[in-house]
Amino acid sequence: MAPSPGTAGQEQRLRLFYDKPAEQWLEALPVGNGRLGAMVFGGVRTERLQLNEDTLWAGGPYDPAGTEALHALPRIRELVFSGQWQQAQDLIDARCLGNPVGELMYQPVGDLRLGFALHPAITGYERELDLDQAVARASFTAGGVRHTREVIASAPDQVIAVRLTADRPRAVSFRARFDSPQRYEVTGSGTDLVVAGRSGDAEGISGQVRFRTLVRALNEGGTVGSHDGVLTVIGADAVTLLVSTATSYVDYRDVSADPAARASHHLATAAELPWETLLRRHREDYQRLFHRVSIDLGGGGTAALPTDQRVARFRDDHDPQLAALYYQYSRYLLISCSRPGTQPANLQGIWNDSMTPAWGSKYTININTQMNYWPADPTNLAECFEPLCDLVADLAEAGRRTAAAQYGARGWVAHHNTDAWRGTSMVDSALTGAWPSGGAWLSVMLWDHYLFTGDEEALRRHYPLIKGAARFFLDTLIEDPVHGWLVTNPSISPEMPHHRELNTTVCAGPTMDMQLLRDLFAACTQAAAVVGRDREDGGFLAEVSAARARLAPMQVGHLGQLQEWIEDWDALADMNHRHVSHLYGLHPGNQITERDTPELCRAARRTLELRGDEGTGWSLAWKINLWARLAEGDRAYKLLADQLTPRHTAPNLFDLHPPFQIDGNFGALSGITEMLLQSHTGEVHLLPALPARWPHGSVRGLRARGGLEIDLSWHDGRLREATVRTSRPGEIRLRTTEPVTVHGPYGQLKLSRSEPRVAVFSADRLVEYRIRCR
Ligand code: FUC
Repeated sequence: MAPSPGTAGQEQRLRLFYDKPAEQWLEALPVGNGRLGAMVFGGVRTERLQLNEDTLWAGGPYDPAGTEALHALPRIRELVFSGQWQQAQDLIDARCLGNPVGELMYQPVGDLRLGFALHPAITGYERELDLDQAVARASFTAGGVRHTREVIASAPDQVIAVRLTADRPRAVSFRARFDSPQRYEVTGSGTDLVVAGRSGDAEGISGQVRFRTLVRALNEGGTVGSHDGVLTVIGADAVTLLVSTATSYVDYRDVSADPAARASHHLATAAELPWETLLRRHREDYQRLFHRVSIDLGGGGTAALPTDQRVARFRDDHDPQLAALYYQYSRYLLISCSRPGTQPANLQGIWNDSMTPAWGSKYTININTQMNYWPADPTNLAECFEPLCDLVADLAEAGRRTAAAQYGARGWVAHHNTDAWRGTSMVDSALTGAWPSGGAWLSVMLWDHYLFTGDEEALRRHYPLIKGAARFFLDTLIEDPVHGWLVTNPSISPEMPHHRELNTTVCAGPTMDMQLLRDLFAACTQAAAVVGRDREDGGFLAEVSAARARLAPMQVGHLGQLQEWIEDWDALADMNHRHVSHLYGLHPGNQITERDTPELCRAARRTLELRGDEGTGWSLAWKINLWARLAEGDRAYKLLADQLTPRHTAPNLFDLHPPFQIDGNFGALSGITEMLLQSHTGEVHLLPALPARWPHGSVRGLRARGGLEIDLSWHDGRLREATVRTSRPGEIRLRTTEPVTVHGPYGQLKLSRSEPRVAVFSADRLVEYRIRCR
């Protein structure tokens, strides 16, 4: 029975909930601390924890750049300019791909399996992922004894901890074993299992990441023994099982750390703490991030049902609490897979059970990795963005060699993909790999990050990376012989054949590249001014501005669409293709807006219509953001509803490409945020794309560019009130659905209004302004 709106209690809690154990991996519940991950199955007689560590990748350090690309480049450019695309692709495939041709995959640690001998009569089974506390729990009654198992992945204490309890003394008994698809050995003594292993070989590179997993049972009552790789607990009142994993990975060039020392260190410090302390430290750390945002999209729905059933019914029930749960779950995922000092979220975050996962579970930087980080700042998780900054710093170093060797250029380049070894070459094939703009896109995100945080210290570190990315293009942009524009060549509009029949993607100056470079060059100028490098870098900045003015412009084609290429080829391409790269200018970019470029905005809308609503999980997610930018809340909602179906959302709410790819979760999180708040045009827009399905609601703690934190609530589809908290002084332009008044610490402010629904006021640092509808 569905609860009535406003019912407090179990069904209102922020949790994923199920009435049976997971059989499939996509039913298991993820926990993570940024570095360590586990998928928890919640089995009664066999509990399985599928384990990951974010630096456990196949192979080892390599330098992909030793190819003949440089010599082939002039000929490839000629072929592209003369429309001989297939020949250009053949030459790229023969001469320009990296060594190895593919990059290396992210791999699992293995599985910890706990076996229990229990009374056959099992009742009252329940399994949940408690998003408020970041705890995976299973509980059930076996022969009259209530058993509870809780799992956390602690960031402060760097272990995964399993707590096993029962409501009767001496009722906790089990055997723990480890197994893995990796090469490994298990030994053990006392209260420990000790696993030593090594990552897999791939692409002709031997697996060089050594790992160590230590499992320790801390028992209260009863006995523990470890023999022949089996840890046995008999008759305990309660047990805390600590799982510590570490690898030899230091950075992309160095795998010489001692995994045993690292794993023992974490285990020894965690083992000093009682469970309650571990749990409290974990909870405090997690909630410091998680509690910054709360969201209410309205009541009703089917909250009392198991989560997978709610997904199956979303299309009919429009359960607003499921949308809110999905929102907070996606924030939970980002907190759990991307923390300062860890690897960035890969295609599966950190959760992967396969030695050969789809697309290697790597970093695809022609959309997917970027999408992972779209929601970080807007949903108040700036810390979670940091691993992406570290990735760019690595790529700027590794990509310098690639730029010099393959293009004879200064600066740095990264193509469409990278891995733990920071591969930066063209890889896979010309069809998908001949795209030099992955690094440009990531660099633009560093500037956007600054707009949210206002962190000048960080921008000082990032400015050389942004500059190096731009330097590469100043050295490689080439004049288009027909129009005289500066263009990239060779390049592609990510993965999209411009002539479907010919299956050719390679081209010059695709629209997305031009949009990215316009942003990258602008970021150079603006960042230089902030960090005080404008004078010193005057010559470079003059070059950047001159090049920016000569980039190929955005154009409207014969279908009224935004052209994806310099030529009006869109009708010859695959109209249902998942990538909508040239709409970058609409989102996440801001070169296409209703108010500044209405004609391009119409063309972008036409493109979205022509492309239709089909797509992979991440493609639907991108379209949520795009429709939100067009102020079409109901259309954005429709795409969200398409995503929140079993086809694109697994029982555990992982997004399905299919298969599982976490970018869809993060893209949808970003999309819902864009429906409620936008700040990409120099103004803060409250409720820009609120759908009719969410007439009443509120959200607290979102971030907007300008260093602002925003709460807002709405009723009957109209803004009710809002709060704006500032971190620095400056002018604020607020666009709202209703005319508003603004109240500061000393009363109502005098506003200047450029339009009836735009309030402009000058704000002080660290002040809270209350916005009321008149
Ligand atoms: C790009 C996309 C695919 C997939 C892969 C990881 O190649 O075109 O759909 O998301 O990245």
